[in-house]
Amino acid sequence: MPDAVVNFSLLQRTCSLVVVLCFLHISVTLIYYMRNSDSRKAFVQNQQTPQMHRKLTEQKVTTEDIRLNRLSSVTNITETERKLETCPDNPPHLVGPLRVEFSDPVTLDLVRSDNSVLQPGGRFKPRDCIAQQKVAMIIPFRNRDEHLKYWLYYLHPILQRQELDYGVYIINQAESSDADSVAGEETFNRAKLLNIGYAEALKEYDYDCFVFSDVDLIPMDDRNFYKCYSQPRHLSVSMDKFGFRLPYTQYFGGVSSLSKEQFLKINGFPNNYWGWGGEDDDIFNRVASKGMTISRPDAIIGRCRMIRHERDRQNDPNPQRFDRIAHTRETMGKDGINSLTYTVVKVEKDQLFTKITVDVGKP
Ligand code: UDH
Ligand code: MN
Repeated sequence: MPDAVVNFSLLQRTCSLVVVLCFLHISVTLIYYMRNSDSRKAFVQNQQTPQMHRKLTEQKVTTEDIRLNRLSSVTNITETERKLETCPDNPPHLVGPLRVEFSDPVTLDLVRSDNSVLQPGGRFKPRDCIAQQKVAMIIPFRNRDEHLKYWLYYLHPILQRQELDYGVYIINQAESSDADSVAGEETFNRAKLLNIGYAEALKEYDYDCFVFSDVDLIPMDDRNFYKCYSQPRHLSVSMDKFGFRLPYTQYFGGVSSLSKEQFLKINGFPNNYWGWGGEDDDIFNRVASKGMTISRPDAIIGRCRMIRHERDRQNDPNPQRFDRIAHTRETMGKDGINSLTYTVVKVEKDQLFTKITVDVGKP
């Protein structure tokens, strides 16, 4: 064979080999890429909030729906006829222990963009099931915007994973209009604000459960359900500031929940505890005097953090509190939700909460 022909066939074989190798390389790269993108998708899904996760699964359902719709003409089952079921006792998206810290700055805009599923006023309902309870979250408030941001940042996703039908109510004690009062502020009245929260929330929706939460308390486990039980519930049982245990057995402060029925049974909360302390013990006395007991989560699930703070202005310890607590049984019938008076000054609907500014009067 002439040299030129030998060279040519060698070149041809080399070229074919290169083409085969290139093809192999591209195939391997493609397979590798596709596998990787699958696991990337799985990772993204793990980061989703329940609503986002549902959006993803719903997209999958769409093709399934096409099939179902074709069948529906035969079996006569339409989409609207498919009834939602009651949400389960163990919601599937709970994660258990949570990392809670207050070092990273949080902005309301960030929290808003993380919670686009909310209806105006900080309202939420699960989409795939009917919530077991309709819960109003009531927060007594004055001048604690920094703490409120963290509360909203941590609690909204937790409450959504708990599959509650809920609304968030910030009951803001108005600055006094009385020019003579010290620094333009009256003494703080936590329990009266909670009563007002109960009354105002009920004007808006048929709530059957009320969670009363300090603005600075964040649960460290999403299995601590912000809902009601067969007995009044104490939720903040294991606070960091008390070394993760109850300070005393009758302690009922921080975060608690009562059904509408339980709340009415004790005539709500006292209206005449001005300044810090005692109102939570009065509420405990009311519950005990009506023969009810306190329900609590265990000390692990009930762990929570309080944002460190100094005592606020116009909220000094109430010197009358010991005397008041000693007479709960005699006073609770005439001081409570049946004797509540106040004036609503302003109602603001944010995406994350309903803020109701109220004039509670003065001691
Ligand atoms: N609150 C306000 N504004 C006030 C006072 C109270 O929003 O000016 C609300 C808020 O929801 C707060 C709750 O009422 O979480 C209870 O008040 P608190 O946090 O002052 O009560 P706590 O027992 O603090 O946590 C006691 C004072 C601690 C001083 C420690 C100084 N080192
Ligand atoms: Mn506090």
